[in-house]
Amino acid sequence: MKKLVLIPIFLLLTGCEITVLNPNSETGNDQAFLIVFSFALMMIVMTVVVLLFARFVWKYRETDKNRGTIPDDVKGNKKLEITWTVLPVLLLVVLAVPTVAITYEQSPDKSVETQEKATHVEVTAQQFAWTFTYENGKETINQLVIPEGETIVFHLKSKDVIHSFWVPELAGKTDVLPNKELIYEIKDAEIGTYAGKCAEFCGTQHAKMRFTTKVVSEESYNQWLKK
Ligand SMILES: [Cu+2]
Repeated sequence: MKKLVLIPIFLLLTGCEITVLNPNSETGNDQAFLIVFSFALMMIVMTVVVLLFARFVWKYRETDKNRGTIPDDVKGNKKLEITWTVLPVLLLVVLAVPTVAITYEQSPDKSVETQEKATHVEVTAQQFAWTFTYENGKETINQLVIPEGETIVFHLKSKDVIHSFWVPELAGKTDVLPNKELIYEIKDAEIGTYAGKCAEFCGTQHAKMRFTTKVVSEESYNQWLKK
């Protein structure tokens, strides 16, 4: 019995830090909000369903009084049926509004003005490394450097198979496809060093497709770019 107490302690001591829920960019924060929001809605539904279930199991259990009696045969209940149709629809609407809004906000803004203001980085994935090409032609391998507080537009391309570009502390993952360039934006990243990886099994040495992401001040970014 005493050993059972250890189980929750082990869970706590594993110290899993869920970076996805504690991101360091505007893009990541919006995505984390969606995760928490939909999880909270789900928990509300779960709680109500479990409580009702427990209540009915208790209320209609077999007792000495009702043993052997057969309940009335009930046909339909308009009130109930309307309730359990309307409620889920309302919940879906509540879920859809922020989801659609944030999805649209995060889709790349193609207007010339914002494109000019943004920092563009070409990301080329191949088995088993990442090449980052900056606006002045500078190239780095497995090390990404971007300025803080800006919109970074990633132009994602693959030379061979499908890879997936992921910096968990900054934003969600995006596929990197051969023969088709995908655009992904990360807004307002905070200064720091973050781990990045390929999140799509792409071959025997897939695990080697890691890179570091350094978010630096605009000044040091421009200096670094000239070097
Ligand atoms: Cu890969």
